[in-house]
Amino acid sequence: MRFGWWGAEELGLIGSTKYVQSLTFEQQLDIALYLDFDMIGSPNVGYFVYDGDDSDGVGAGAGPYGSAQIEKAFVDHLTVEKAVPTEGTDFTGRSDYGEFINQGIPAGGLFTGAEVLKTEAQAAKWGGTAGIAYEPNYHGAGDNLGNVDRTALDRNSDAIAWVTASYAISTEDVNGVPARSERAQARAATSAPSTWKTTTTHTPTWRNHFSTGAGLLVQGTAARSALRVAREPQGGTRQGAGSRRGPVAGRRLDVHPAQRQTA
Ligand SMILES: [Ca+2]
Ligand SMILES: [Ca+2]
Repeated sequence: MRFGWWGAEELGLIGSTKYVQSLTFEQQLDIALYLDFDMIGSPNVGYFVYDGDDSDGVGAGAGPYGSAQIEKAFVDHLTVEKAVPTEGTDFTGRSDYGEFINQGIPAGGLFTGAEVLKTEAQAAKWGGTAGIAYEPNYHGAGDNLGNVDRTALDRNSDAIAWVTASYAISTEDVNGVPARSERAQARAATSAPSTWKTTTTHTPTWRNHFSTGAGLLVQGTAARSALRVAREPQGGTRQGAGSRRGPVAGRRLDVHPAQRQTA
């Protein structure tokens, strides 16, 4: 896990964009997923989860493959463990996930709302006041620690911890790479002579990192070739550092990278 606190988000996602673009393509492949937590305690709270599969059909399309699974992980925790109904929120590009998605990295996260007004239906299911903003102090002088919804912060913190820890153990549902324990078993079953095996320490071929700030990243080096296929534009070679490009052309969001590789 790698935690990131991005600078100059309000000035145009400058810190996070610079970070992602400063990575080589190989380093970008190491990032299995990115989790974004920009606002999670708005006082007139809305419980929004980034709409990774674009099931709402609003605004931007679905995120890179794996984004739908991230969305489901958050929705499952909040609705099942916390009994809090959620709604999707579009990848509008207003927060630091933007450049991660541009580079084909799966993303997701939580959001409790900003300047948009809460509806009657939302007030009925979440409490709070219809007709005023989820965050009335958005970009205002009243945006301080006295105006944080502690219940929302607590619920969302639990969901963040659960989902983050789950992906620290395994990113299999996002990128097809099995958990470390399963990989160790596979190595033990297929590796060389037993006399050698018992005395040799196998260096893990994987590492998992997380990063957050407003966000979190999970990295892994396996399934690299599959990820490469998934993230590279068709017939092209990625430049990595410093490149600025839109969503990957021809990228399939509904087919797992590993499956797509053999298709
Ligand atoms: Ca959705
Ligand atoms: Ca959308």
